[in-house]
Amino acid sequence: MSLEPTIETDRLLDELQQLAAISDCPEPPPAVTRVVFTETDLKARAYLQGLYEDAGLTVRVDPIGNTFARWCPPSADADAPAVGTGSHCDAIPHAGMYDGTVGVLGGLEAIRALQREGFEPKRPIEVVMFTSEEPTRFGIGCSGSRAIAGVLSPEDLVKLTDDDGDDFDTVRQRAGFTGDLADVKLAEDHYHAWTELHIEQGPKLEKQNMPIGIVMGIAAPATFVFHVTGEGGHAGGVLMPERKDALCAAAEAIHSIEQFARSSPSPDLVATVGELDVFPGAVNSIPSKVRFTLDLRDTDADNRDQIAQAIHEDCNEMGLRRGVTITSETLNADPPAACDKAVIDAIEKACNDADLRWWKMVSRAYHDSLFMARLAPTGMIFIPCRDGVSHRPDEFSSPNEISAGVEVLALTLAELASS
Ligand code: HGY
Ligand code: MN
Ligand code: MN
Ligand code: MN
Repeated sequence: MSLEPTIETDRLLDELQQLAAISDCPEPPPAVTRVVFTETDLKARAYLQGLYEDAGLTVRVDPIGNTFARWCPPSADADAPAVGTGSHCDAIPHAGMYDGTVGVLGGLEAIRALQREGFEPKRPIEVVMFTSEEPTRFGIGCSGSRAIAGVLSPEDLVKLTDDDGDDFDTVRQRAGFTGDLADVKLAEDHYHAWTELHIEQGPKLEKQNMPIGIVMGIAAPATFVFHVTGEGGHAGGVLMPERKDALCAAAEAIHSIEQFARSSPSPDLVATVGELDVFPGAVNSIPSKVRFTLDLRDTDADNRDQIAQAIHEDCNEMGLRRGVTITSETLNADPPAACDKAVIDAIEKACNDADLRWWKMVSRAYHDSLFMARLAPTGMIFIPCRDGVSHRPDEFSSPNEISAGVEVLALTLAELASS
């Protein structure tokens, strides 16, 4: 029986709009800010809870807020490993409204479309909303899926702190998430297969006028924090030859980071300095301390690590030359993930059944699937986003593009849950 799930696009778009309105961003939607464990995050979770219940799904929330909404009709063996899909609903400051949410609400709509179609899965299907995919609050991305996959232990989790020094455990409990952190990790056989629907966050699909991207691999992200310590002093009283200016040193380091990335042998190597703090931050005081972050990624982890090594060596030499000290912490340096052939094949079949062209590609953004791939055979479905823009309020995927992605997701889930 060939399935032809109909996607209720208007309903899904309305739900995306409703979710986008739950935001701390001073600008109105489509600009969104939704940081994990804030009141706004909790409001968004409550909104989603209502939708899950309306769809007759059973909801389980784990000790750190990862939320699992399960469809297990009589046709399904409740003890069988499930087919999973999902993504995240937290959003970095001044972000767009589609990053992550298309995978959560699209996953819910895919399940509803299969329910409407009368599909009878042989195994449970669940849509997951991961806690804290973005690194905004605790510095490291995907803390929810890392913990599920056992990449972050309970001991690692409690060491994470936010900008005002509150640790992860205190913050999660204050937000109402309790329970033993050891219960977050899922068993190796919890999922039979995992697929995430996400906007591409890049220009490739749109440039090729392709409606669907089948992800073959997810790039390897690494995050470092650099601390530069020089000597402060009076902006008028200290002559240039005597200066040990931490900000000038950081500026030289940041410029050389850009040079290293631009001259990398791998075209997928990207380097971003997204945060810069200057102390004391007074117009007439020479900066004595600077902190900056480095987000370094590549589909080739060896190349990424070689560039990281070169950057650190360059900083050491420059620090000696300038008389400043430069130290760094590595917050994460993860391997890339390869997607699973059986899941890739299921997505390809779904695209062909839906008569949608597809293109096989890599993901340069990281996703919760990077860590779900440690736990289950994993795949990702990409849809185009306008001009490749993401992490900006003008992030946009059209109703047709979203609907096509959800249709392919529904057919993929059906294929994976049919045996
Ligand atoms: O940064 C990323 O790749 C993801 O969007 N958090
Ligand atoms: Mn993101
Ligand atoms: Mn995302
Ligand atoms: Mn705090």
